Amino acid sequence: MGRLVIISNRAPSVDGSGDSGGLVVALKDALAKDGGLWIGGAPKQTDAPSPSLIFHHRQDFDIGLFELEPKLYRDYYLGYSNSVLWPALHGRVDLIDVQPCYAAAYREVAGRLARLIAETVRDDDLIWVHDYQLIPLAHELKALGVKSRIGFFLHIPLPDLQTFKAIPDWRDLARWLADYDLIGFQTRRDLGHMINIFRHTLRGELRSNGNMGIAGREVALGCFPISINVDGFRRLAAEGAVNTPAPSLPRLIGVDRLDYSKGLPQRLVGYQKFLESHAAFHGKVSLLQIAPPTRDDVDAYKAIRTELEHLAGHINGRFGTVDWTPVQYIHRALPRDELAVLFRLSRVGLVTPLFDGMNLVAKEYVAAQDAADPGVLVLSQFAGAAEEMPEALIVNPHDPQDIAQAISTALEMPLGERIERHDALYSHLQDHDVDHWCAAFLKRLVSVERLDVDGVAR
Ligand code: ADQ
Repeated sequence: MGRLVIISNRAPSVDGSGDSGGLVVALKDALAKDGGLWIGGAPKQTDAPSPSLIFHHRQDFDIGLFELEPKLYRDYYLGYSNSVLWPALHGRVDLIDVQPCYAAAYREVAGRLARLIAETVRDDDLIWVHDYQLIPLAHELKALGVKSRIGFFLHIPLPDLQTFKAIPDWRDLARWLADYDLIGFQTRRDLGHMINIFRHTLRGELRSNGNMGIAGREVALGCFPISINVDGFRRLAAEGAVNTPAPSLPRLIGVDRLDYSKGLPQRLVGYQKFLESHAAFHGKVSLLQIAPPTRDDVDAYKAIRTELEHLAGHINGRFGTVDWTPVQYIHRALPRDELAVLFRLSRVGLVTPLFDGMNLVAKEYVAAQDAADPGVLVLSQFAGAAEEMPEALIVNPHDPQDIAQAISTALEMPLGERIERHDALYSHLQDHDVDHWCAAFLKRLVSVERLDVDGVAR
């Protein structure tokens, strides 16, 4: 077996300084094993991009950076990836912004990247492509004669067929997906949608082994819920909490990129309903919402920021007193160790996205808790994590009454029930951490039988 080659929109840092992100931590060991390579976009775009990959040798693995000119990057990343695919795949077809140059840029980046990759990969390398920004890559690589096994993992949801069809290039996307040897999803929900899309679009047929026969070949499909470094995060939280005083009031916490898929306004409206109907809690609880900026250059993201600031101000103006601020809002990223402690010292974790591939915050919140006096997770039924975490308080994020009710249930939950729920959630997480995710995907990719639909080995 050759090297593992990871390909993603962004490469990890060349000097290892940004390695706290879940994906890098997860893949580092797998990459280090057989001398791996990570190919990803350079942090800065340039008017004169390098015509080849720029290689950096790290102690644990190699990095190959690709550069793009700013206009191409904008149309590919902010344009097609985040103004067409992101909203569509999150069911927000009303926010899709289609411009003709976007789709062309998306394809051009995949084509260009494929040519760079083809120069460096060998047939026995294992290629693992990550996420919606790079869907056409296997198609482009195969067109160039690359014979390596190619797997794809979709970090975000795959919607139902009707929603998928709102993307003007939906047929192309389905065909490009069918060029992978293995496609991994976060949830059974997304896997089911893929099967349906392949059946409808490409006359795919489900085989007894769970793979699909499509246009003369077999595509393997699987569900691989991503996770976190559970022990590492628990330790970070426990060690940091030793020297941190507990907050003066029981705290609710929300931590999300400021993205419309995360249901932040709906969460605040739910909290407002809770305050309206539970006067006894006035002055006795507070909500800390940490929401760093993301994709600021896309209009839909500017709108969500304004809406959230307005709502936080409204709730504080309506319910706050000289001694009590009901909502604290921080609009920036915090270091991971600080975040871990904040999770541990919060009585309720609010994770209420409208649609989410997985949502790692839900897992981080559970991992950070003190097992002897744990907090309660309130989790949206539409987060991929809900499939694995039924012991959370599951809510409908569109229903403010439901959120309000869950907040009050969580705040009043007796210790015994909190421990019981937390034990169940934590022991599942321990058995399904990020190493488990990575190993499961790679094991499957290595073992995919490359058969055509008549069962003949390719
Ligand atoms: P995201 O949409 O980015 O990821 P999520 O899974 O919640 O969502 O991961 C966010 C990460 O950023 C978490 O580790 C969180 O702690 C961190 N983070 C958020 N706010 C922060 C802040 N203010 N300061 C510091 N860190 C912060 C996409 C998909 C998800 C999927 C992941 C992984 O949308 O559904 O779970 O990929 O596959």
